[in-house]
Amino acid sequence: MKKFYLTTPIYYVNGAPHIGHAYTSIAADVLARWRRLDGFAVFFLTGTDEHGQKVEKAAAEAGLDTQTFTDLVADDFRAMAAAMGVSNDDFIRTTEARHKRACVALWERLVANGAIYLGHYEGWYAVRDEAFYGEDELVKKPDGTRLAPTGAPVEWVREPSYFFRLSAWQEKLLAFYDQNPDFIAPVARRNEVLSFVRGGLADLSVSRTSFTWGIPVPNDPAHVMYVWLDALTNYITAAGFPDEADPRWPFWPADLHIVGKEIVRFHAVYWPAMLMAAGIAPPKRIYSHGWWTVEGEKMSKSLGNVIDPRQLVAEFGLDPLRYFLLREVPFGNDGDFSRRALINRLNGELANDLGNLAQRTLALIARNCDGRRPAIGERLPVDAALLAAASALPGVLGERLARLAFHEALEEVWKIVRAANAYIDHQAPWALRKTDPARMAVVLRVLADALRVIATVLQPFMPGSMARLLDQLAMPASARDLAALAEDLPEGVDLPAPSGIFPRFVAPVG
Ligand code: ME8
Repeated sequence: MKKFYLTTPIYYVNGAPHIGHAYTSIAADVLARWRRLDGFAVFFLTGTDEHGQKVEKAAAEAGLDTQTFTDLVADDFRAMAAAMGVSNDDFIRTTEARHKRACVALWERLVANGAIYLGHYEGWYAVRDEAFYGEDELVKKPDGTRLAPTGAPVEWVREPSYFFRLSAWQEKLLAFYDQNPDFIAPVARRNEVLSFVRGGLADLSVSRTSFTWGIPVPNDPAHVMYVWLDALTNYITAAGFPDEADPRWPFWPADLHIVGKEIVRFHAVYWPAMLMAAGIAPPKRIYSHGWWTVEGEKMSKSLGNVIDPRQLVAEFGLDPLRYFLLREVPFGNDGDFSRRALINRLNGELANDLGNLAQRTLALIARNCDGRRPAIGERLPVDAALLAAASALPGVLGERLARLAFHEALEEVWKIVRAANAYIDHQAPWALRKTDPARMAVVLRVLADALRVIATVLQPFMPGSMARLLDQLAMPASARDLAALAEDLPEGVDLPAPSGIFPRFVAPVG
């Protein structure tokens, strides 16, 4: 069977989930659902990153014991994923025993292969980014203080540390990128990584001694593992590492790690180097998406504009939110979240274009065809043209989604939705009822068949509402995947009474 392993980043549990986390998880969910619809065995992983100084600090600030704190926040991330309709097959927490075992096993392999040595670290560290920075990367402010390139405060760290021999990997990584031109996407991110690696790689500090909230280094418990080494390992932990007899191990290497643009370096440089140094195959692809701002501003706790995606679901519904996030901005670009833009898409594209198409077609069938699916009958070229364009959608979307071009995929579907609306206006089946009822039935069947394809391919984006639409088209549960589209549907089947799928959003008065 065709396999597909994809992941989201594991999110830090230093604060509550927000729209940025929901975005990555929803995008990954669309791909997971698409692959399942296309007959793949899918393993879709998400989870939480729970160690390190940043989380330890957040727990202390909350006045809670660290484990209790991480339990609470991890539960909240799990609940957020469920509320967003995310169909992950596993949820990993880095505080789990299976993960500690995998980190220890990876560490031991790196030591056995001479890739880790004990030394002394002296340099800058940003807790907010959980990252080390070179002096040359820092931004010096007029008052003499230094900031990380991300704007995070940095502190001077001086302590014994284990190092990963990253410097030995420069040429091998460049050769690997060369042989795997799609490894990092989009291309702007690939270029950033290439120039970073070409600029030379220093060995990476991979342990800390100044705090304890982490996985102890084997045989040297004064050190805990660097949180990024710990976190990246989650992707193999969940595949059963180090137990290669685990039923999930055949899913490794992962087909796709989806990440935000700020963590590309960890995934595209450190991670493949560590894996190759341990004799494990690197992942196949890293895709980095852009960042959302909110009503034109960066999201931040201090500005008080952090959006809980669950509030948006309560107000607008889950599927309109999922649709909006993937339609509004090309994946890979930055975007701005605004209520106005969401409402426009909901009322225009969902309620008007698709909702009305479905409602008009189904209401006419209910009224004029005894509520039964009409026969195919004799089709004219105009009928065949619409259906041919609709039937091409699975192939077209497959190509767009392989490039993570979600917005293009949706635009392709909307071309057919608009064509079907133009078709219904021209054919005017309501007028044919008296003049040519046989032709009316043919037209309504064409529309029902076009809607079937549209609803089938949109399931990954809007699972709840498309399930309701497929119910109204009397599609058996076993005939909702891409392969089933090859079969014509039987005529004469009773369709349930139609009901609207996308209510218009009307702003509450007052
Ligand atoms: O970086 N717009 O976790 P994190 C879009 N634990 N996406 C956003 C976003 C925004 N404004 N804000 C966050 C970590 N994200 C590490 C990852 S992986 C082995 C370890 C999304 O909680 C985006 O996917 O800071 C980003 O990469 C991720 O959340 C960062 O989550």
